Amino acid sequence: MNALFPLLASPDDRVVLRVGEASLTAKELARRCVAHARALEARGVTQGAHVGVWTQASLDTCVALIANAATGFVTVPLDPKLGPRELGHVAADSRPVLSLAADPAAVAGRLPGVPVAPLTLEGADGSVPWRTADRAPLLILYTSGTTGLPKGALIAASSVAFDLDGLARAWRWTHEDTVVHALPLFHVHGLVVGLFGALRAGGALHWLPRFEPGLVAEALGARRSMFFAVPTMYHRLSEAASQSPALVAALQSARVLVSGSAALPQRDQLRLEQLTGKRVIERYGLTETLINTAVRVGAPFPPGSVGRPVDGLELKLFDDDRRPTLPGAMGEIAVRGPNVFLGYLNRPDATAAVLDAEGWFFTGDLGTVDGDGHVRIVGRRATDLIKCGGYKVGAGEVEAALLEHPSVREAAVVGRPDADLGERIVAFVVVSAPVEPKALEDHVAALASPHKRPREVHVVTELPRNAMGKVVKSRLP
Ligand code: MLC
Ligand code: AMP
Repeated sequence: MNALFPLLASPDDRVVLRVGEASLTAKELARRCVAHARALEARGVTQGAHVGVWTQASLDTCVALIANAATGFVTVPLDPKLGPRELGHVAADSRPVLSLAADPAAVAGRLPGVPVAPLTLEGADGSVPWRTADRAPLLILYTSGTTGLPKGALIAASSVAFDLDGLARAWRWTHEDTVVHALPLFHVHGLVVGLFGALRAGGALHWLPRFEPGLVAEALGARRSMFFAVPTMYHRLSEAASQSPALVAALQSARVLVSGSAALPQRDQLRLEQLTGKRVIERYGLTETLINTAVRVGAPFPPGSVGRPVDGLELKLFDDDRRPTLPGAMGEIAVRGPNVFLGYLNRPDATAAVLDAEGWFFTGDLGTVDGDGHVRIVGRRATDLIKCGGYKVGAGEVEAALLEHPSVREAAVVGRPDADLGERIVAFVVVSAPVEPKALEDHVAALASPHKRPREVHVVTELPRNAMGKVVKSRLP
């Protein structure tokens, strides 16, 4: 019996994974998991070892992620677009014994000191040491803070099982559902909720490695489908749908449309509702806690609500001194329950800052809770965290990357409201030699990651500073 993916215990001939023209039945998936575990063991990889998986656009990548999770290896998902600065940090911090890739040649030599191996593409009969849903780590997911390099959040198998079961109840998610999403597989949204969620429910996943409204329309089709996306995708879908009756029909055919990872603007929600007659439902989560709240399918919810806490999880609001707020008042959202992570890898200091002795995890998000338990997100404590297209980016990491450019002497980075991306990354730099803004955008994209690149770079003669010499970002033009 597999505690995470019960469908692997008695697999049938239903298609459970589809990527492009490639698809796989549950039986084939179970056989691939057996072969995967044997191949890793033959290479001397032991249960609990850290194994990198490059999230290349391939059905085989989905298989490797499921197989690692099902058979007891700890996955470090690796974005193939990460630059050398971040990859070097991930390798040094998580120390994977090897990395797996659908196309090893494309990533050869990119992870310093870590051998890259091809995925096992054939299946095998037999039994494997299936994982139990315990508090042992299942995933190491890298997430940005305001400063410094991303931290590796250790996510337990039991947290994933608990959270996905809560979401299944909230969304009436069953083996009859096919999840469609075009999200990256190296974050909670695409990997845990999208891929693991679809298979834990015993249903199917149709993954689109690239977001394009036309591809979404084709994939939604007539099946009982659930569509998961970030607000930027809903914004682009609402624009495309106004020109495309086929897209409107596809969105109408979906059983549920779910948004998360950033706030869904009311403007886009209303536009989609006018076009399709359907309301997108929101859920709210973090890398460290998985999904905390969700709007329930079939139940009324007020505009702007991210839903009520997932069953079995406690949610409370706290003031600046971490005392519970009075009913109705705004406060920092904290959550407690089996969903909360094990801590940051190698960072007890950072873990202690967010997780208290009583098990409360402080999210840094500011919210309110109404009399029916509906949560609204109203802001964030740290202004130096930017949510761009649903990706969390620390202003400090972009500033650090900019300062590594030979022409940049000083840098200050902020998030500015953006109708498409939610927030766009805007950089102000003082330079020591002339440089094109585009060259600086490309420099950050190449060194850190393309989604961390500034969308605007302004060259200024000086940065506004206070008497202590500290940059005052609120005084930037
Ligand atoms: C552009 N590109 C560059 C570049 N400029 N590459 C290198 N150098 C440059 N200077 C490339 C990009 O890599 C990308 O390639 C393409 O050009 C488009 O750029 P982009 O900015 O990445 O794409 P964009 O269209 O802006 O993407 C929008 C988006 C994306 C919505 C598709 O932001 C996205 O996928 N967001 C999902 C984020 C997510 O999953 N977050 C979940 C976090 S978990 P290519 O090949 O990719 O097209 C979490 C918890 C929770 O928050 O609650 O869920
Ligand atoms: P990450 O660290 O990338 O997992 O991002 C987590 C952050 O995304 C949370 O702390 C929130 O700020 C934000 N977030 C996730 N879902 C929502 C939502 N539905 N509405 C508003 N913000 C969200």
